[in-house]
This record gives sequence, structure tokens and C-alpha cells, in this order.
Amino acid sequence: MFKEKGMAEEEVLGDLEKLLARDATYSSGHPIASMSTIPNQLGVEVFSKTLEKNAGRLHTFKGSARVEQQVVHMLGDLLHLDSPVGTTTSGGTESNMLAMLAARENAPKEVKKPEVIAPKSVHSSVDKAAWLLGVHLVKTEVDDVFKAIPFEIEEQISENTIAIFCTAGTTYLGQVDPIAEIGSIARERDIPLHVDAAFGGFVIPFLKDAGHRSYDFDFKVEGVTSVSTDPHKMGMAPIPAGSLLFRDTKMLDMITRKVPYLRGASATQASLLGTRPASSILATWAIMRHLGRQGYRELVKECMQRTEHAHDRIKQNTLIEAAIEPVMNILGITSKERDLDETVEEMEKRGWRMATSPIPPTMRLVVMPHVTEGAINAFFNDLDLVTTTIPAN
Ligand code: 0PR
Repeated sequence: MFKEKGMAEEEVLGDLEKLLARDATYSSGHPIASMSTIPNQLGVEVFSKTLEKNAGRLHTFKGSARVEQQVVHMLGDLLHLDSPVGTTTSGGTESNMLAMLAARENAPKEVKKPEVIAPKSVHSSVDKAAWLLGVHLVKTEVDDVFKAIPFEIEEQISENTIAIFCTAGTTYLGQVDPIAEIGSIARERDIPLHVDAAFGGFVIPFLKDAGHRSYDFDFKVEGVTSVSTDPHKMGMAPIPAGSLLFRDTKMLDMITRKVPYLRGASATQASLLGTRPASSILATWAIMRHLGRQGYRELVKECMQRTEHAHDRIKQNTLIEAAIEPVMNILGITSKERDLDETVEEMEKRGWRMATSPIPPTMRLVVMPHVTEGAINAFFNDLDLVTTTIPAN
């Protein structure tokens, strides 16, 4: 109820506290399948001090406009692009929508039934983008380790193809599609290739130094025309912080609209949103500068060590299995005997905040920085119990 008379501050806060008591906290370790985490403290400070700033009005907030450009340049540096152009976004969903919009606007006028080709492992926001933009999404098969099959993509190319989408760090398993091979096809056929690195963008560049296999997934691959990556996932930034970078200004122009009644930098917008927080952009800038590559490298190394520990615990329980050898800090766990949904339900009852994935049917474990070794042990103690318990009836 929206009351006529205002309430005292303490009363409001007391009520809110009661309501929020139902929320999980990252510090408890219970959100075991989340791609978000406790944001970096400096970022939180910057965020909370800059709440009034509107990145939809960059003529008013000229300093924030500059910071956004610096974030785009730092991200370009991370993703091997010397002169990046692009925009910050509210996250991976908006980035995928904008990438698809750019492809649709870039398509020759003769294309009447635009199609995007993507392996079936792409994130659901790609389906959402296609739905909104009137684009037909052609889904292709994946191989036995759930990677896109370049040949299958090539087979589907037609005069209606406006782009290929693939993923570096898939939602379900953290798998990386063979971007270099798909890039050659895209380049040869002159088709834009968007790489969704919402999760992987802040992980893959640091895998090699953490002693793991590295992948070419970004602008290093010549056929790649755009890459999205989310600071609010492994970039440690507060929500909402995403980004979309293009190799060529032409593609950015495709998503840039004039806002005729506004002045200066506010008179054009390349994001889906109008009014949007600058605070998360400013926080991203502060965190990237504060952590440096070194800081992210250490974070990735720690998360990967814990992922290996989790993988060991999986191997110790003969009733569960990792769907693939972990590529990054995401694990998909199959249940060999007990029904997967039942297992997940039982784990939820024990306080774990779970997620299931359809391809293949798995429980997802995302080893974010808040998922400590203790949380992993507690999770697998419960999972061992649940998978080895036969229900009474
Ligand atoms: N791309 C990939 C590869 C993702 O995993 C996600 C998020 C996105 C894009 C979308 O990012 P935003 O949530 O920042 O827009 N996947 C998250 C997850 O699987 C969250 C999610 C889940 C978001 C389902 C939307 C959704 O419909 O936990």
C-alpha cells in the first residue's frame, strides 16, 4: 500500500530489513551458480558517491563521458583492439541486442528475412534479441564438448545471413567456441561475427598465466567484428555494467541514434536505454585501474584453483560427473542416478541457490570469488549426501 502519511526512517528501514532477510547473500557462499559476486570495495565506494550521474545525459556529465571513453579504451586494450569504438551497456543482454541491431542495420537492403546463425549453446538473450528485432535465429549443433561446429555454421550461411554469433565462456559450461575457425569463415564470406564474452572476457585473458590453456577469442581473430564483455560478472563491478566494442566505427554508427532535443554529447545515443547510471561505469573505471591486469590475474588464478578443487570433489563421488573438463571457473555437473531436478530441489532445501542447464542437463557451479574453498566443501558434503540418499517412498 502507498500510504498517505510518510513513515519514520527507522520504521521503513526495519520493514525493509525484514523483507530482505529472504535474500541470499554472496558472503554466505550459498549463491553457488551466480555469475555475479560481491563487487570490489573501491567500486562500491565510487558507485555510492556518484548516484546522481546520468550516462544518458553526457552533455551534462562531461566528465563521466570521458571516463566512459577511457573504459572503452581499457577494454579495447584487454581485447586486443588498438582503436576501439563502442559503448558501455547494462549487461550482456543489452550488448547482444545492440550487436544484433548493428548487424541488421548493416545488412544490404535486399535482405528481407534477416537471419543470425548461432550454435545452440548461445545465451537466451540472443533468442530475446532475435525476437525483438524480427530476426530469425538459426541454431546449429555443438560437438561432444559443447563447442560450436564451424562446418555446421558454414552450412547454414545464405543470402539472408546478417551475422554469426558465438560465445567465449558459455553460460552453461564456460566453454569457448572455436572463434579462430569461425572467424575465417566469417571473413571469407564477409559476414559480421559477434563474440559474446560476457563472462569470459575478464577470465580468458588471464588463464595462461594461471597455468591453463589460452584461447584466441577476441579482436586478435581477424574476422571478429564485435565483442561484448561484462564488468559486472568477472570484472568485479557493481550491477549494471556491460560493454560492447566494435572493430569499425561503421558498426557503431549503425546503433547510434540522434536525440534531436538534446545538446552536445547527449544528442546521440548508442545504447538501448535513455537514462542510465553513470555510477557503474565510473566504478568499472576505478576497479580496472585499481586491480590492474595483475589483480585480475590473481583473482582468476584463485578461482581456477578452487574450480580444480571442486572438480576433484566431483571425481570422488561416483554418482556425479563433470560434463566437460573445466575450461574456466564454471562447472556443469550431471547426476548419474538420482533425478537431476530432485537433486537440485534437495540442495535448495539445504540453502544452496542452484541453477540447472538444459544442454546437457546439469547443475551449474560458478566458482566466483565469493565461492570459497569452505563453501565448496560444504556444497559437496551436501551434494554427496543428497546423491547417495534414496528417497523413502
Ligand atoms: N551472455 C552470456 C554468455 C551470459 O552468461 C549472460 C548472463 C548474458 C549474456 C546476459 O548477461 P546479463 O544478465 O548481464 O544481461 N547469464 C547469467 C546467468 O546465466 C544471467 C542471466 C540468466 C541473465 C538468464 C538473463 C537470463 O535470461 O547466470
